[in-house]
Amino acid sequence: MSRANVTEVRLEMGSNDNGMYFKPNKFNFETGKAYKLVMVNVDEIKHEVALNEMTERIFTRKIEAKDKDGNLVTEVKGLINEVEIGPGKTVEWFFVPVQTIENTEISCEIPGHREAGMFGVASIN
Ligand SMILES: [Cu+2]
Repeated sequence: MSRANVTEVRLEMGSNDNGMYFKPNKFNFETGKAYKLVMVNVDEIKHEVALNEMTERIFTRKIEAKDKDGNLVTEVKGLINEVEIGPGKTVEWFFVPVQTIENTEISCEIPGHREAGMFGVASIN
């Protein structure tokens, strides 16, 4: 699959005066399309992205992390539900949705974070 066919979606995670957030907090994906979910932690603490019910409705091609020079640090493959992103770091999740689902929740599962607002709603059409 060529790079040109991959749709990039940015998910920023952080804290503000209202608590914690995923930005944006709504995601719409289409089955059969290739996505690169760029998970950017702008915070000073670690966060997570858990796909929960969406996990089994996508095919994860790979997860990639690079160092500050852009060199690959790791590439992970297989069925993955949850990815932790260190403070100030970015991790990329490459996947293809394979099954539809409506308004499912993706969240940070670190204790207290979801309750502080760190979640979003995703649909696959
Ligand atoms: Cu968090």
